[in-house]
Amino acid sequence: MKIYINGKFYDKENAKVSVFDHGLLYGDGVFEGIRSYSRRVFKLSEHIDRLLESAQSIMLKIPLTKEQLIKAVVQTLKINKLENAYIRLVVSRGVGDLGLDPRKCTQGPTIIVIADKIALYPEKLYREGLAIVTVPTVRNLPEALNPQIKSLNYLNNILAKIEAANAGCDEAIMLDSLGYVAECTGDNIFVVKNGHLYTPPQCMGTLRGITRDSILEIARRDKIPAHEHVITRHEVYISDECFLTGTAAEVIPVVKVDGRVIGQGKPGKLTLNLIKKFKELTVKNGVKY
Ligand code: PXG
Repeated sequence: MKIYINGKFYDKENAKVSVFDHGLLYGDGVFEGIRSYSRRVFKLSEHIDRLLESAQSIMLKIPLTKEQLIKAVVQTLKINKLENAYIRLVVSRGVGDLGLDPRKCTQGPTIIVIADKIALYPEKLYREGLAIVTVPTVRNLPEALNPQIKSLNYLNNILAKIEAANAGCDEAIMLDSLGYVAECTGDNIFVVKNGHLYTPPQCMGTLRGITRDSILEIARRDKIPAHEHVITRHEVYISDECFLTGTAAEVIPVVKVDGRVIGQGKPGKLTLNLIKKFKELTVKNGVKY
């Protein structure tokens, strides 16, 4: 495996960053998780745009253009000869001193691209569906650390993941500070009621997921009524179907929430249909390499 760091490729054993990197010391940086399917990088342009927006928001000046970032991702995939991959693009504030002042990171950002394989959940769960729970840790307040910033600081989500695991579940529903459903630890959430799709709006402490947007794009195309609307736990409990979306997890059905069986207790018809349509979209679209 070859890993890209600041324009050079390193073997896995030698792919190292400084202990003074503020990505490590403070989680000061931004990232993207991206997938490629059959030698096409899915929604690469959208992922790079989101990375650049995260960087803009935290005043992290990335010394590469959008085109150069795309090239770094594509080069990493080519050198590793991967047809289907999970790509982690990381940009940290770089090497500084032990204070948190980012102005001390004078060498510039550390840019890393790792391309590997990933299967987030066992295949069985895609066929049978997940059981998830609502956890006590609420999603970061947008006015404190906006979830639109895909920062390297994922403790908020990791705490929720730990709480889900403590409850014997693989995934957690995180609420916003008002008690509305925000999202899961690394996925967006959708419910289906009477043939309509609902997902929380991005202003509610929800990341505007690229997989989420792809589902909304499919819904628009295929005239499935879809709404970005606030959702309560009650509306999740009484939904006909529920599923999660994310680059790593793709589209995964949910069949139990906080002990309540959702719909018929098995992946719903619309969910299975959307999984199929999402798969079709991934192999037809994206930057070729
Ligand atoms: N919400 C959050 C908080 C995320 O981190 C998504 C939604 C889905 O967005 P995309 O654009 O991927 O459809 C994410 C995705 C993991 C993992 O292990 C997930 C993400 C990042 C890193 C790891 O599940 N982000």
